[in-house]
Amino acid sequence: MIGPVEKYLLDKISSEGAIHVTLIDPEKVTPSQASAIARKARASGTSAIMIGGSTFISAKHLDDVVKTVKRAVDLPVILFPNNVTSISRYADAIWFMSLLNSLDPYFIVGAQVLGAPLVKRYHLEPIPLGYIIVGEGGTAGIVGKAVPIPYDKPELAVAHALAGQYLGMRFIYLEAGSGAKKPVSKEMIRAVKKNIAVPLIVGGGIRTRAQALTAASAGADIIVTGNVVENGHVRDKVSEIVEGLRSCKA
Ligand code: 1GP
Repeated sequence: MIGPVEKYLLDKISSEGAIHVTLIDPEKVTPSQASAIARKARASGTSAIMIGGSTFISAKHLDDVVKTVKRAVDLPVILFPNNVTSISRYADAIWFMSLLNSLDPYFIVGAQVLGAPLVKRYHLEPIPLGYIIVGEGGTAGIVGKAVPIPYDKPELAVAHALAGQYLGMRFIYLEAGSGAKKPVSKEMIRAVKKNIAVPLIVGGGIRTRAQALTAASAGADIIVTGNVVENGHVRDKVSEIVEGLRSCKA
């Protein structure tokens, strides 16, 4: 059941401790900008590339971005879909995700039902993921009709994460929303990590080495950053964050 990309992520986490993954929002880049970001992020120690945003992009543009990134780097390319329109046959894997704190069944299971046959047809590796929006929630929270979990309610994040794990999801993602002013709190990360047995992904508003180190020390296994790689400082920023994560293991 566990495919090669999932195995790669698990092996990396077990050998290196917390790892960094670069998120590219296809809405904000041309294919050549996307491949330049991926190349620089790869050279700075990122472990995989996620591709996805919160709103609609054309299928052709998404395909072009995914293809160009695949050609540019030898890293797994994992789709991070917000809807059925975010599926590209050219990726390696897809976070097969359910927005656990959405009020709308479409984002919990509806889009997944529509997308599953395409995932099969395109031979994408589905990696089951419980997605939980916290704090401000950003565009993802609005589009996904989520009731974001307040930063100071870690017990609610734990309950959602456990429900995801018990439903069979093999990763849990705490999302503060892209560009969030405040990343997920260390208290919330610590509480969730203490209670679940699957890897924990944390993203949204992480911009510095110190923030990455805080999240990793609290128990995050994968740190996702998107915004910081979009403004031209890919090498510096990814190196800084990856070094922060490595210092956590040391
Ligand atoms: C958003 O968690 C990711 O889905 C990354 O957030 O863009 O703030 O790094 P940033």
